[in-house]
Amino acid sequence: MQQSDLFRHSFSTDAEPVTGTLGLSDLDIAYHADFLPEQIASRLFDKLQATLDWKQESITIYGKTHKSPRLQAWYGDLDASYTYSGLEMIPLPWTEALLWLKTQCEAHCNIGFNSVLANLYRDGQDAMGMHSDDEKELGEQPVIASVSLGVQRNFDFKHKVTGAKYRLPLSHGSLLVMKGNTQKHWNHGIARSKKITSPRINLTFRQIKITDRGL
Ligand SMILES: O=C(O)CCC(=O)C(=O)O
Ligand SMILES: [Mn+2]
Repeated sequence: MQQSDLFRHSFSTDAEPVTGTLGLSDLDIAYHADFLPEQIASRLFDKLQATLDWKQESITIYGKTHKSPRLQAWYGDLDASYTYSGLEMIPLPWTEALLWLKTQCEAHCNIGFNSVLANLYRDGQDAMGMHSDDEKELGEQPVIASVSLGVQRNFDFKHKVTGAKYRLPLSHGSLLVMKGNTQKHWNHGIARSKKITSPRINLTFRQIKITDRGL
């Protein structure tokens, strides 16, 4: 397949999703291991790794500034700015590859997204601490479509009150949709792993509510 064909290709997946609350209260997720065909997922990985404007941000936690343990890039509609871990993120304009993937996620989830946070974990030393995507700009019950490319990493959920845990390995080309009260009641993160030596890209498509900032 030519690179340009990648973005003309459209498909649906027949694979049965893992869905619902999985017996864990308020964990409202759907997991589709085969969301992207293998070949397309690999082409996308190469394209995004080579072309996105990856930056290692600094984050401030309890007054101390650290280098973030991964690379990040933020793309979206011009007005979809967002505060993430205390950082005001101004989106870069959509690339062709990201727009194509956004369209696939929108068709699947039946809602619109206006931004995406891309994370590049260079190896198992890169990680993301436990957190929830509960910023006010995302609204009360955000729908977040999370596409994973590259090496499989474990995605950990931990209930904010009970401490219940649920671990979901996210495979190459998979889609995890988080919705309902998931962000309200659960934290999630990607733990370090000494065994992992190759990279992973994750893309979380989000709908930022645009507020009138009096401008
Ligand atoms: O890499 C992942 O799967 C998680 C990304 C994430 O939680 C986020 O970007 O907020
Ligand atoms: Mn998150």
